[in-house]
Amino acid sequence: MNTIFNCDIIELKKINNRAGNISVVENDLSIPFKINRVYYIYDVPGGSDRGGHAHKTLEQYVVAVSGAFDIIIDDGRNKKSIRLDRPYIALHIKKGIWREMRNFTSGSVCMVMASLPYDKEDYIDNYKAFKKFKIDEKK
Ligand code: T46
Repeated sequence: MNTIFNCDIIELKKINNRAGNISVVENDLSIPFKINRVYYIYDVPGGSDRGGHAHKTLEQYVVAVSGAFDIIIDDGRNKKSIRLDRPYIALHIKKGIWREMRNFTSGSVCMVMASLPYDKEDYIDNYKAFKKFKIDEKK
């Protein structure tokens, strides 16, 4: 069963260059699953919150490729807030973890590399249902 303590933060490969840096993510090398979908969130109005759900099977890495924001991860017992503010730092959010995103800086871009295609059925968007999911997971 996943907890917030096995949602690791990794440092992506960074190629430094005077003309600008490059960070790289490669299937099977940098991350432990095959990327099936990449999406990014941008033009987030000040004061907006996003997330507010968990996924039954999806896992993903989240990167602040520009600007910064907070991600609150919650496993039903413990929660913590992580500030993502570097384009070479990625947070692994495993399946069965509730997430909320807040405090986006102006112009920030959140890029997500996901293990699966979009599937509405994979969402748990009610916190009470999430708590039940975590109890059932233990059985
Ligand atoms: C997560 C955070 C970081 C699609 O049609 N395809 C997609 O791939 C995605 C991600 C979304 N959508 C549609 C579904 C909704 O009508 O876009 C709308 C907003 O999606 P969602 O509520 O999932 O957006 P966020 O920003 O609250 O959450 C997303 C991810 O779902 C979530 O896993 O960790 O970004």
